[in-house]
Amino acid sequence: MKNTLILSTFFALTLSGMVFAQEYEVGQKNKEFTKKSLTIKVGDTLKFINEDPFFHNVYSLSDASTFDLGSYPQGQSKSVTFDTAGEIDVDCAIHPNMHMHIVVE
Ligand SMILES: [Cu+2]
Repeated sequence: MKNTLILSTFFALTLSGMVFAQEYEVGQKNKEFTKKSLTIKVGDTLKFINEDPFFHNVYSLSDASTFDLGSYPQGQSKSVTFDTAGEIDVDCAIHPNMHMHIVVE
């Protein structure tokens, strides 16, 4: 009986942790990110979707999250999960005017 209680508590905690991790979608359209800024939580994922008829790239040199998702054509997407709190500037290596700011809480 006691074991059952411990087990169900464990599953409840596991489930509540899963509910809070979210995935957000950000488009790349007309040489701009469709969201200029976004506040998310640690563990959340951002999915970048190329909606332009040419290649886009996504990268960050910020301390809180350094990544380069490479270049990819229209209709494709790349995802990145943020595991550290902080502020992140996201850019496109192909279009220097493309910027996005992410706050991870
Ligand atoms: Cu671009």
